[in-house]
Amino acid sequence: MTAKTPLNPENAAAHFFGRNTAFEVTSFGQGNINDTWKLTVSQNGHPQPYLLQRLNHLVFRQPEQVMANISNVARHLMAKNYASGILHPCADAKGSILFCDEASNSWRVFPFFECTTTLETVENPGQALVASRAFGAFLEALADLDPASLHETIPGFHNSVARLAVFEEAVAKDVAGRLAGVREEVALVLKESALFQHIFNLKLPLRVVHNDAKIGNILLDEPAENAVAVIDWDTIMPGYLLSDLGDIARTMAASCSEDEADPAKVVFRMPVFKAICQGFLPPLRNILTAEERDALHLAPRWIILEQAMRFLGDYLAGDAYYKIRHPLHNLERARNQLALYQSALEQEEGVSACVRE
Ligand code: GN1
Ligand code: MG
Repeated sequence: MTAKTPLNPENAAAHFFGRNTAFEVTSFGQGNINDTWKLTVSQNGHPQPYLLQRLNHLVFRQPEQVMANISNVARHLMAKNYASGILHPCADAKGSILFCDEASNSWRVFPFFECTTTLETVENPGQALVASRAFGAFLEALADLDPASLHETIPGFHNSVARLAVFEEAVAKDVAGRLAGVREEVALVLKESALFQHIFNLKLPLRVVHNDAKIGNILLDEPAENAVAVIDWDTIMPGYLLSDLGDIARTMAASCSEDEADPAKVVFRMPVFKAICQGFLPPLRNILTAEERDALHLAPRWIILEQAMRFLGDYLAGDAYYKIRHPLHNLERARNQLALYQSALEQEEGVSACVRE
């Protein structure tokens, strides 16, 4: 979903730092939903880096609730002396952490973490171990935060049963006239979709989770050896721990990023998944319930299939949700995720053995 109104990051920067302050704004990052800039502000003669973002208000309908959640999580982690990076939103002169411009765009600013990098895909199991341990420690630190204290900023975000109904509607309506070219992909999603109902029948405990635990949401130090911070806190809300493990596996065990256009290159890498389990699960050892433990092996397939369905559904809907960089982008992403799904399915026994260990 793209903004219908012109974006003016300079105006937002001036709002936060004062009309007479010198600053520089450059486009930054790869988000599929929000727009991001690096903002360098001259403060006391020194350049100070910040991250400026426009929240996509067509996706995040109540931006103030997103910011309330982020502040809540930041306070909680501060109080616990959480060891990794904490995202503290910056306030304007009046103390507000959200700025709504005349065109109804919502803007916020965070301090910038210098000398860090993000990955599109992990290069080796060691990086997966580090990144998934950071997600595990993050969830462990949030385990005593009451889920009811957070707003559900996107209702039913990982409710794949509800998402399946939306997908079936997109197939039935075929508004963009694209169904004829993707019947095979649609059939595969529908054939495997019983997994969604199965997951929801398990009645897993609702917890505070990240909900977008992809590799690109871990800041690493420059040699990409240590985790510096878990970032992108926009979707932190009540959800299922399994979906975070699923997104970690989806983006780290995959041999390629979700943007790889050739599905033949996409495989689910078992040695990397093994490292993911070794990183993610130990911090959560005392938290996991028996129901969660028994269902862990389903996490990768669940979230990979959900993501395939979301990309394919968006393609059928005429690319209404995700930013695309070329006309077939959503279709390519869907095919990529379906190849990953099939690779994970073929290695089901290995996946189960890894989570048991
Ligand atoms: C979106 O905007 P970004 O890149 O943080 C999406 C996630 C998807 C992801 C796929 C609010 O995340 O759910 O998994 O793209 N976020 C939203 O890369 O829909
Ligand atoms: Mg996100």
